[in-house]
Amino acid sequence: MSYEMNFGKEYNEKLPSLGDTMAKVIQFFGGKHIYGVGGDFAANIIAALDKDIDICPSSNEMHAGFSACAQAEIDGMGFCLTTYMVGSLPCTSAAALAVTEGLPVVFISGAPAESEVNQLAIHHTIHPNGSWKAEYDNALEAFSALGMRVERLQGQRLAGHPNLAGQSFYQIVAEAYKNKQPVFIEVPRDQVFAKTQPIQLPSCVDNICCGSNVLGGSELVVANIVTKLKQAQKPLLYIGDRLKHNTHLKQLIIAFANKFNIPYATTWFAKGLFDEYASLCLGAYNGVFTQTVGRDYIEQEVDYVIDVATSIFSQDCNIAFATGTHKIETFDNKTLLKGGSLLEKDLIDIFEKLLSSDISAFEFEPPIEEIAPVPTSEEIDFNNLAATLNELQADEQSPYVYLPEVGNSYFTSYSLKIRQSALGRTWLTNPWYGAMGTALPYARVVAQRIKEQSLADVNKQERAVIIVGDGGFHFQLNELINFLKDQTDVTIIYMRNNIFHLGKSGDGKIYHCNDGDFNVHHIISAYQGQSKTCTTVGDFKECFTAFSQMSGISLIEILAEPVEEKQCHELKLLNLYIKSKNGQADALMEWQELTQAE
Ligand SMILES: Cc1ncc(C[n+]2csc(CCOP(=O)(O)OP(=O)(O)O)c2C)c(N)n1
Repeated sequence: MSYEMNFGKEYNEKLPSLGDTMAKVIQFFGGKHIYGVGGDFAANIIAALDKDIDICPSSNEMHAGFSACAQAEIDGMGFCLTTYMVGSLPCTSAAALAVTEGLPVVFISGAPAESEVNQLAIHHTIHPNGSWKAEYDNALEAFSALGMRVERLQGQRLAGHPNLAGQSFYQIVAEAYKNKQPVFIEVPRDQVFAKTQPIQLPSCVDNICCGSNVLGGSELVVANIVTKLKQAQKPLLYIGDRLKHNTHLKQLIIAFANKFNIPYATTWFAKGLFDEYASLCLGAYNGVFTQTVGRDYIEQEVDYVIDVATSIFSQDCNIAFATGTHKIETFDNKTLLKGGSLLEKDLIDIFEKLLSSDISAFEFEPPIEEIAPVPTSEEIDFNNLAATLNELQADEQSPYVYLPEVGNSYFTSYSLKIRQSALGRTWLTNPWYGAMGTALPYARVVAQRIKEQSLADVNKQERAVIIVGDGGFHFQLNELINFLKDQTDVTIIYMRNNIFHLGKSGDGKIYHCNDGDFNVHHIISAYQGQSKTCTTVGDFKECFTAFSQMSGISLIEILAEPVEEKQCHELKLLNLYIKSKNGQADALMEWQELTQAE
């Protein structure tokens, strides 16, 4: 019995293919682009999606996965497309990143046709020649082992039976959206053009029936906060990274802060969400690792903290590496609003109520920061890079969207003062998972979005700025080809020290990531870019400003010295702390002096 006989001719004629439904669902969740690499098992999916969605080829699958992670950070949802097994398995690191950083990324993989399974061992499966049977599910199991929801879509079993593949696709993608977690979906290649039951999409993503706030008692929570606010003189909002996908809540919190003149600071992991030039913003705070006047205010003046959307389980980087110097972590007069509801509906409820509560505005004078300019004749290195970039950014209204790579560059980037980007994020990395090799795939997405924006509005002239060590750059430089193909602009600050410096603990060959004879300028010119080696702060400033105006790829090589004096403040402190923990007497004394002086 066919569908036609079961439900009638009209219903049968209206049935969409699974591929069409997938395109519709991806678009419904805001996906205009999908990052991927093709292959025979993905060919039908590509053919089905190509007309509606911009399929952006990546230089390999891991990069496609990382770009999809960046897309989730900026656009709210990320999409990655690969072929079966050989294509999907390289995405497991990106998937682990997405699990860790809370990113809704949909990893879509082609898969053998249902009719192919159990007939023969299929290429790309994990199949030594002594096997007695074929395994088809290794990728599903690998992604599942990361704690992700995984599914292989299924077709109709018998004529007339329902084909639910389209609906299943929607449900899994909706799950990623609701939980801010990645999902993995295999699509059998014979199902892409099969008819599936039509689905009726909700009116908008806010109506995907994930419910409203089911937690009660918000009036009491609000009343308690209001009482504490009334007793306080210098309250502070301390904001965590759970907020990064919730624009509405972000706006509510800022509206609340502005209305009552309450200053706010973020955790390290939430850096990039707010304009650090705003008068109420005290920047990203992380105990002794923070060197701003914002820190002095937080540690010496604040008398009440509203801690919003920070992590449930303490994460060492975010609490000053457990040095005991993170004052908010141990602050007594504090209200914790972690947020446990789907889409932070509980926090939205609380801030909506707080916004209309009867409190008078606080007196807050932004602390004045007096920073001496870095002498232009100084050699440029990690110790003065952030201060130099801050001077450039202070004079320039258009934001630099920073993409620091794991390594010394990552730690240095916490001293960057950032403006508000139209993308909603001005500092983007994977701060907790800490995977090297992500900055270029991330920057590709940022540069694409900046280009889209500047095409739409010529006044928007933001610039993607990567800061990367030579080891990290060499992990991923094949991705440069996509900047050339996309005709996008990027500035790369290439911190060359010829070694993997961060974490180096010996002189073994394994730490040598570069060769003294390597000429990075030849690489950049192959990609039609411009590059220069800068030695002084003055040189760097001039070159950076000139490159910011140029299109295509720009690279500034800085010859970084892997010595203590040239390290950034954050790393000097971390090293000192580690040495003091290891019992080195002078380090112990220096550390005590430093932290007792606080
Ligand atoms: C995928 C991955 N592999 C290894 C590491 C461990 N790791 C962290 S930093 C680092 C060295 C970074 O060297 P480089 O990029 O040259 O920057 P530098 O610290 O020298 O400035 C390594 C190997 C990691 N974080 N991610």
